[in-house]
Amino acid sequence: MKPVLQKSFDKQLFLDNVKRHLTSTYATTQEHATKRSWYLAMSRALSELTTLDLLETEQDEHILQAKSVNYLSLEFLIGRLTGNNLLNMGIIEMIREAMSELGQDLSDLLEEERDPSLGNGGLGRLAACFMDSLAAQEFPAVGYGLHYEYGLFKQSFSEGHQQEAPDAWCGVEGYPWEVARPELAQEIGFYGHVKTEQVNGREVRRWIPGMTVKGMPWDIPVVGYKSNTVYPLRLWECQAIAPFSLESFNNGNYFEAQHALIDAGNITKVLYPNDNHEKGKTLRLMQQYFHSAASIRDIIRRHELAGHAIEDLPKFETIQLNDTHPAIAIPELMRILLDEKGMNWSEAWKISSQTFAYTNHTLLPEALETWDEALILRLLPRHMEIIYDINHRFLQEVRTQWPGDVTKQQKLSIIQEGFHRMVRMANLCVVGSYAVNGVAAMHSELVKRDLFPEFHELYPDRLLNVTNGITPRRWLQYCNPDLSDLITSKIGDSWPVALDELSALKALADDSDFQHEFMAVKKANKVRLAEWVKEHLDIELNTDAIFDVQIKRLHEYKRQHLNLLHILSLYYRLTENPQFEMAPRVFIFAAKAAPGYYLAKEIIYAINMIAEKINHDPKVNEKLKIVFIPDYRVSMAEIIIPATDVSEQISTAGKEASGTGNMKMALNGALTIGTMDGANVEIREEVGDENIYIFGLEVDDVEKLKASGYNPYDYYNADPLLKASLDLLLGDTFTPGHPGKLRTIYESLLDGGDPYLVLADFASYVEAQSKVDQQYRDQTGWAKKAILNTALVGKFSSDRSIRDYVDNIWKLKQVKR
Ligand code: 26W
Repeated sequence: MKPVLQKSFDKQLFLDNVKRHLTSTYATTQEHATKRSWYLAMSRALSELTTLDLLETEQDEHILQAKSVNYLSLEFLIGRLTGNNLLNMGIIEMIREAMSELGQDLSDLLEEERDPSLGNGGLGRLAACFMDSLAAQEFPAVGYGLHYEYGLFKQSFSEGHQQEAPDAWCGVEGYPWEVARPELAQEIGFYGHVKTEQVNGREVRRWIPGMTVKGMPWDIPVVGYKSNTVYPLRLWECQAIAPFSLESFNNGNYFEAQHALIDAGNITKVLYPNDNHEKGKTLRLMQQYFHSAASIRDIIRRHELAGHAIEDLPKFETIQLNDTHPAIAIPELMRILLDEKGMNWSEAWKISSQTFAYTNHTLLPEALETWDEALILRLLPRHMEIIYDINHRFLQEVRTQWPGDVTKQQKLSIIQEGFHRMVRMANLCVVGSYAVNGVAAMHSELVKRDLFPEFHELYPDRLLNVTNGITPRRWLQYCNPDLSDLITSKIGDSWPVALDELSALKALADDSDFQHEFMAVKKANKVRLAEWVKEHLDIELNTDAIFDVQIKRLHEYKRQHLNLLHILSLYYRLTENPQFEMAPRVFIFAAKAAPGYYLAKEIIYAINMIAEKINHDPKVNEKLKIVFIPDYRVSMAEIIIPATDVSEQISTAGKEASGTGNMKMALNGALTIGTMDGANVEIREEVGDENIYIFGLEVDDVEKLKASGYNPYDYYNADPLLKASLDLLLGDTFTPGHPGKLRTIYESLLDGGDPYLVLADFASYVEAQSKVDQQYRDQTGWAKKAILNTALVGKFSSDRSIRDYVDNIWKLKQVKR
């Protein structure tokens, strides 16, 4: 690795560029510039450097002649770029010094950046970590996503209730790190009809769209760690083809003339905020097709520009589908090969099915996408024909494998029969891909065993595992500089690109000096978080308390309400018995609920009301504090994660595909309390049973309990602590003068049948929590466990995940620049 940028960095030129942008781009003067203007001018000047490298990487003959991965994702939750790019460029300190010559403090300027929140949660953040690791390891890659005008909504609380506001992440000035590529724009069609034409004596189907829009690409640089490699994250924005119809404009119908513009602008207007819940809205399908079609065309453009024959597509390009959201790319590529390149079916299918690979991120039935056949037929008539053809040929294969077995055909068919015929996107992806993977060992086993058992029988080599990972650059080096420096002082500075090297810290786990240094860093990070909380929420935190953290989307399966019940049990015990012994604890939550998810919003409300009461109750508030940090986002995670002592990973076994927050917190020296679910299983394998708190039912227990007829009342009636904790939700303890306002949760857990087995796991959870409490009081023992967590989770670097994809699926070669 060559820190070339560092060497070629010309401070005077850079400062001139910042000043030039300040005046020419942002129309202000050094005397009058706000911090925001300085941040914008600085970032623009920096992005000029990366744009040059992006163009050079793009034109690099070695890359043009190598195989690339195209990562197709409707979400890239990249977070703030300026600080992270400076780190990857290796010039943080130089820029800090340069900006101080202009009287500006770099840390202050970095705070001016809005998070680009172009994702919902885990799946979007994973895509961002993967792009970072591809660039760091120089495996040729392009990320393809959407340029939403509004990212994930901003969250605030009003009297405890979630409020949503639009997130115009670009601001009025535009985002300084992106660059428009108008010469690469694409035209995308919708609606219309299909006709048959004769071409050279052959019948060819041709789609005549009824409406066309423009796909305008914006490139965001993905900067390789200390290298000159910069890959594009290419985000498509939907625009009207012409600004408006001149004819109607001249006729004096100005408003009608703008209609097209308004319609086209709608397609990439806003990110859908549903996480793990599929709704089947037309505009969402339009987003998906717009994204797929623009990306596929750009991939073919690059392939042909490099001088390659279309038949060789799988030799030079592989396309990774991030969940089924871009699944329509499969029939789109088939349509181009058949209708535009004039291939026959078997030629086209051979190419297409060797190009696509698909990652499954969830087993939740309500998250598995199905699209109304009638909707696809209307919006994308030719694609529906191709899906029928794919299915027809596939079902012949099924009949050969299981002659006469109609049930198998029904189960595997891409089309779900019934009154409303639906297209099953996951089935389309499995049939149309050369590899399918789950995202953690256990999840991948469940994909084989429960989701796709017949596919697994039919294609025994197709289903694989690639355990998720996180980039150590953002999630340790950047967000926790003190711990990074401490680690580097002990084991050298190559761990950010070779995270397994952290295992050398194991030898220091019993070293009392190191323990003190390690815990002093943790303490400083807790102080930093406590200061943030004091400033923004006016809540005072005891930084000697256990910082117990659950940060993730709000969902019943993630069981924030199990955490809440534990808090209620502590409150109950403390009020019943003021002598009740426990280490002081601060419970920290951050979570957005999908705007239409009623129960999730009720859980947020309950946490906020309970926090309000407990934080002001002198009988308990020396021991207990609850903070719900609003508007959870990447930049907030960067403050919370380094300050975490206890990481809550408490989903019902079998429901969390992997989790990645679990990895981030363990890497930063937190201990996990968690179920045998997702990647928790592998974290336990790495850190050892003594350094993690595992509790609760396992997958098989969950199934057995459900099969035997689970009745939450059995647990409620048998466990006085559980009953007392739940009953606290009934009165007006937390909603003075308004009894019953927290009933919804109580009812969902009892009369609602408790679908995620909160009550069944309560006792085991409380027991594990009391073990946490005991062991935290032994600070030496705790320090050792915390160090061992950091030392032993090197496996969860996204560099390793990417190498797994490269070796087992994509078969790429590194191209160093
Ligand atoms: C169509 C609605 C919808 C939207 C988003 C359905 C499903 C999703 C995602 C698949 C939800 C998601 O982010 N899944 C998470 O993916 C992470 C990365 O693999 C995993 O770590 C999480 O366990 C999984 O919940």
